[in-house]
Amino acid sequence: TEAWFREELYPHWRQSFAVSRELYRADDGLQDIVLFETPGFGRVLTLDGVIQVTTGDEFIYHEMLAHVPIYAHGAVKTACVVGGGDGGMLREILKHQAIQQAVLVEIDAAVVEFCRTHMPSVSDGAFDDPRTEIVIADGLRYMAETERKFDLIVIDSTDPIGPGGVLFTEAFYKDCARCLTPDGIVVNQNGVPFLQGEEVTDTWRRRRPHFADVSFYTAAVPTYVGGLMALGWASHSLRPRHESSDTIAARFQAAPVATRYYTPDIHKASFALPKYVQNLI
Ligand code: AG3
Repeated sequence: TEAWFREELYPHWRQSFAVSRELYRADDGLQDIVLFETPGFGRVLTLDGVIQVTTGDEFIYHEMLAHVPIYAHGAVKTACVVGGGDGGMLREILKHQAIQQAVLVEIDAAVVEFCRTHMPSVSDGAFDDPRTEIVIADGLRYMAETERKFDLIVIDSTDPIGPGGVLFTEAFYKDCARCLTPDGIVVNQNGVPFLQGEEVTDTWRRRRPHFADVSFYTAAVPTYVGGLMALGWASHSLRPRHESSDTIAARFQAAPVATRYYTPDIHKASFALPKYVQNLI
């Protein structure tokens, strides 16, 4: 008898994973957390029944939200990850030697603790890096109150349901805009447009008043089913998103990091939006 996990994200479409064994299950009052082992995707972390990380394909998502803005900016020293309690985003950001400080603002201490214990390959030491500062707090509140400025803010959230919902509000984007350095960039996971098109439209409308450049780029993450995922982009400067292919390639060559999805060609290509996505904005 085989056990299956069925993701309940969309009312009309579900994906299932064969489960070799369940490793951890908890409800800490904030979220329902489940971790299990699969034959096909390695270890899988779900929050409130929705896939957040699989050790098999997390590299795609984490590389694209870290390296695209970092190479586009060209001199990121300070970064803030909002959410991201699994540590995968920190891991990718800290691959860049020029990064001096990375602040992780995660609302749920339990996620950090059990990912550190049960999915150590995802953070791969990032929680213990001297450049890392972990803040257990509501990201909305942190961004409203902090006096710090960041070159990069990565909103590594869940979907806009549950505790992560506030990370999709105009109030939060406005505070992110205030906490950016002049050339700074905000990126976020913005859902799968084929299935969650209103997220693209809403984000566009909520950010436009607060940034000079608001756009999206894409990545294909197998376990975020439904085609391309939209990654949100917002900055005060028009320069980073429009850097030439040569500039991106030269920066990558001068300060390369080990990747399995990101390349300078992918970087440029990821900003090409399919027509059905363009039509959402
Ligand atoms: N959080 C992004 C989950 C997005 C799932 N949404 C979806 N399939 N529509 C990932 C956290 C990894 N650090």
